[in-house]
Amino acid sequence: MKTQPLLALTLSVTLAILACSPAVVSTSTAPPPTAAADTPASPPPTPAAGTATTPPTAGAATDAPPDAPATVPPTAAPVTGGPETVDPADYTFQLVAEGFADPVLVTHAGDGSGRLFVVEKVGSIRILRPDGTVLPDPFYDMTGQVSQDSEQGLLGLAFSPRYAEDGAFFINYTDLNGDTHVDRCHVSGSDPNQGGDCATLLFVPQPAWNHNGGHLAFGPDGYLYIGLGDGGDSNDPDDRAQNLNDRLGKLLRLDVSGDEAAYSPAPGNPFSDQGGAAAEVWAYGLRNPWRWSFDRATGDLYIGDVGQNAFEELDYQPASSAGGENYGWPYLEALRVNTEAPRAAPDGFSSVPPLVNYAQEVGGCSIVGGYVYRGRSLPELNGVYFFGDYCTGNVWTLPAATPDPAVTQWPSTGFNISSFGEDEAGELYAVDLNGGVYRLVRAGG
Ligand SMILES: [Ca+2]
Ligand SMILES: [Ca+2]
Repeated sequence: MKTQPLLALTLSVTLAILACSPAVVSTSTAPPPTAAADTPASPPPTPAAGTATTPPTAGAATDAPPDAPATVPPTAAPVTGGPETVDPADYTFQLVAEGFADPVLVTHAGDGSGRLFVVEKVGSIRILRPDGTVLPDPFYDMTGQVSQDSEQGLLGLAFSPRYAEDGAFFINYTDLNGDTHVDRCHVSGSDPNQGGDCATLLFVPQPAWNHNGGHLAFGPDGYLYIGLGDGGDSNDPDDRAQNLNDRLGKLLRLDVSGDEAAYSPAPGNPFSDQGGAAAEVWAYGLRNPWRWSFDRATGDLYIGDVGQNAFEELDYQPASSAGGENYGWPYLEALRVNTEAPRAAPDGFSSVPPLVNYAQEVGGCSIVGGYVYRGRSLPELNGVYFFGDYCTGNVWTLPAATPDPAVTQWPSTGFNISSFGEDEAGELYAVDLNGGVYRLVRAGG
């Protein structure tokens, strides 16, 4: 590994700082699950589900390259999100609805309806009404048309920022051959609870069943961002994430406001004038950016990038970014030099290190990026970024304003977090791959 930006280095820290924090709530003595080799972003449920782990006690230091930053010494800083000190024990994720088939996302249409849309990996989108009931007919159903290995299926959904006017929504799925599609669809003109009329905008062949990414979101700039993993297998054997001419292992940025049947690379994309580079690329060097979000207040971007066999990482990109960030995969797994990369990093290689990373042996096996809380019902949490881990159900927060990598552990959800989500009002949700959708509330409130 070579040089890294100094500013980013100062932000890098491991969750080891949690070990001495008084805010750590987990009291379980159950050992952390053994991280499976090449753990997927949304693997099938494991026996580890529901078992809280002991707080992280070891960080990246022992495996970090010689020029990695020193870890920040343990601190006893309280959680400070809003103006008041927050005690994580005062909150819980409360069940809203259950019985979904492998749900992997919850989101909203931004149309004032108050509806939540729950994406089922098997290929359907269900409507969860504000009263907690689930409509019997799916909003959209493509079951039987998507592949179903553990990381495959219907994986992403984003509504047009002008959905109330244009009725457009976008889905990301793997087809029966395992290849990635991003489709543009439309709501029915006569029934707001029925969507369809989909056509593929973007097609990306997948070399292996895993690392498909799958998330979609519109940025504050109005462009559609698409997260694509390195395509699989393990350790990015074809070095795709670093190849700017390959759309795998990237965050893409598209302009979908024009011709219904097409997209354009968004204006200002960092490599659009560079020969041998795909014009859709916004950022690169990602392994499997399963879930990520823009802070709706600031536009800052938080990316949960699932690790290989040792470390999970949270990447950060300020709203002022002009794109072009290299997040280091496969030469680095978080801060660890990945000796199983297809080749050594070239001379002069540099990358943006993670804002936060944690060892799988203490934190879980697949990071799930979440959201900065901007809701109204818990104003003391305004500006607190939430993320978690699929395998352990662990939840952590950090103050978004700085952003400050002083991570605090929250009570475990006790389930396999497949995603976090927001409703239109900015309230925070967590999704259990085993079927439930939960909302963050005050415990006992
Ligand atoms: Ca793949
Ligand atoms: Ca990285």
